[in-house]
Amino acid sequence: MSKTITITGAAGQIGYQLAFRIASGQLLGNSVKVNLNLLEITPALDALKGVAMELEDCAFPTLGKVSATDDAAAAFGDSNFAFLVGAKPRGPGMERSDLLIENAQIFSAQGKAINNNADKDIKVLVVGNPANTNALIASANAPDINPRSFSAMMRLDHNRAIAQLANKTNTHNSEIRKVAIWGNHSTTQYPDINHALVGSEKASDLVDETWVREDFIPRVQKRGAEIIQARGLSSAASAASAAIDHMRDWELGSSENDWVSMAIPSDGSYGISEGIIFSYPIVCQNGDFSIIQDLDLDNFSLDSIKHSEKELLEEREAIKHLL
Ligand code: NAX
Repeated sequence: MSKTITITGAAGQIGYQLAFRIASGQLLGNSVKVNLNLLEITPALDALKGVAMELEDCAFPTLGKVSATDDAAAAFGDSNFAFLVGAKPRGPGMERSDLLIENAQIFSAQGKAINNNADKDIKVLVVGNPANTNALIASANAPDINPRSFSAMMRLDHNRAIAQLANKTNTHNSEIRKVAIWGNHSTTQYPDINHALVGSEKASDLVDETWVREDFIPRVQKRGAEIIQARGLSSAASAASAAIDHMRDWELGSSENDWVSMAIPSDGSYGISEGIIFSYPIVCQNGDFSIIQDLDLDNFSLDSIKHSEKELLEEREAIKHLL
């Protein structure tokens, strides 16, 4: 069996990690051969060719063909999985609204290219920021593809939350279950451990409310900035790892008795406006996902979730001409 996987921005930091991990079988396992279609902007094509040469030099048994291109139609041709990583970074003096609009153009063009060239059952993960609204734009420009095929990455935030809770409770990541991130991949996201378990115990019985509100939540929300401060560069290997976790679980199923966090088109669950790409606690099964329903949310949680929804509605308003 073989599958075609597209990575945009494949010569960038995250792309450079992602391509090798996917090529070595870490996404779909050792029995699936992967063909990699790597997309970049024209000035980065030389660097991209270097990435393709290095992939060849790994002689991975799971790697089929590699194509390096600046042509979106070719890159999305018959694609089964797309990682939309390439995006325009926020430059000096650029407002958030400028960032939204510049990226909106990239993601509307890529949505069209997906619509016209990809496999109709493609799964799309948007990593490039502002990821949730970029996913909305790509989906709106791909009318022949089910909107549920478009998602945005919250899994890095989810994994960060697991790691923080494991550190605090002096346990291992593998003991932590049912953490959730709600909302937008931005500092308005709401990391929620009200339903989380540490082994068989409720997390909320092991940590105090002050730690949750004053340390845990802001730390997860702002972990990206903390990494930049330490490394001088934004998260890359951890982002690529989370992208693989997200797509692998979506395709092959998430762990039993656990949740993942994925930003997917809201169906109105928990009173969130329909259509925006909103992160919920999710389980994946049979190549599909469903939102965990009927969770009790306290007022703090409801207010936090609404705050993030408001930001996503404002983002949608700013780019509505592209929808
Ligand atoms: P880099 O700047 O290292 O790489 C981005 C690459 O995308 C560059 O090589 C650039 O040439 C390419 N590119 C730009 N426009 C393109 C287009 N139209 N088509 C194809 N390629 C294009 O950034 P990197 O550190 O890899 O981050 C990539 C994106 O991920 C950024 O938008 C970043 O903000 C976002 N992130 C999202 C995260 C998430 O959890 N959703 C976490 C990590 C990361 O910050």
